[in-house]
Amino acid sequence: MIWVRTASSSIKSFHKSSLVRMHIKCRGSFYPRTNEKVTRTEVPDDKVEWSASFHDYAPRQYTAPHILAGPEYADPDISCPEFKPLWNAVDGNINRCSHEESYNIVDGYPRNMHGRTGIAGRGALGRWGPNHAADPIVTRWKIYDNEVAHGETGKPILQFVCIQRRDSGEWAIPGGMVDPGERVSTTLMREFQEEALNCLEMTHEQKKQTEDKLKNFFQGGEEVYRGYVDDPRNTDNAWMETVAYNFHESSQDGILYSLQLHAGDDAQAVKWQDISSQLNLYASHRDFIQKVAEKHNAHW
Ligand code: RP5
Repeated sequence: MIWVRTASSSIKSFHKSSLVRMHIKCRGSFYPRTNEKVTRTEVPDDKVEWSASFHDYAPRQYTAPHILAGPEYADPDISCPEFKPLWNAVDGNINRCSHEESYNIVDGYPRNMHGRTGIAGRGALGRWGPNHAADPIVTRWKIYDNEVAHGETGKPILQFVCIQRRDSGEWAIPGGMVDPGERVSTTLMREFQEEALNCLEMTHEQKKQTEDKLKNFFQGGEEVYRGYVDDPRNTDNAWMETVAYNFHESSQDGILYSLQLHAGDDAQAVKWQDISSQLNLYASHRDFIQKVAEKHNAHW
């Protein structure tokens, strides 16, 4: 396992998180969710960084068929003459800036600034370069009659709204992609409602009521992470970045103690999950949750 210090002193916006595990989940032997078992080139720990010489590194180019089919959210192929992206910039309503630093363009392709992943192309990601997401970490204290403290640490136990992803079956924060031109604050609330409350199946009236109930609560969030995600879909030319916010309910009379959770959209299940170091979550989500536990001085 390698640890890469991700916060560069020159990056002001990439704050709070100094250590995040990098390129563990996006260096597995097979690319996720491919029927034909697409393999990644093996990249040893000491060859992840581009500065490490790896002369015979020739990863397979792979872009998933559903991306090549050209859905609305995906870029065209880089070879397409009409495709003239503005790298490291806000390109129309598409944000092609990294939250961390400028990425290099090598032979016409954006290069993953966290190093080699063993596969080139876009894989299952729609955009070349950064693909922006937002992650709402919705927490409350575990309560029966009173707050429940952990038997070993004596610290109160925090719970967060956790969904099970339909694609991989892994448990995760109910995050999702920022739509072109969308504000991150909108994505945070929209994704929570879609995946943890199943608002896509609500009537217009029910949707409006839920939104009204949640609006105030979602105004009180605090940013806990902004930057790269060690997502299993990352490639040498396309990667996930996120902004994670914590929305915490501190009052037992607050909305989160009466909210009915219903899985929807990309989620096949949803639950209140006790937070502890035993958690095994999708991509870098465990690291984000640990930060939230520390912030609240909760059991970990
Ligand atoms: C992760 O992928 C992000 O942290 C976010 O939770 C998620 C967004 O992708 P989809 O859930 O929309 O596939 O890297």
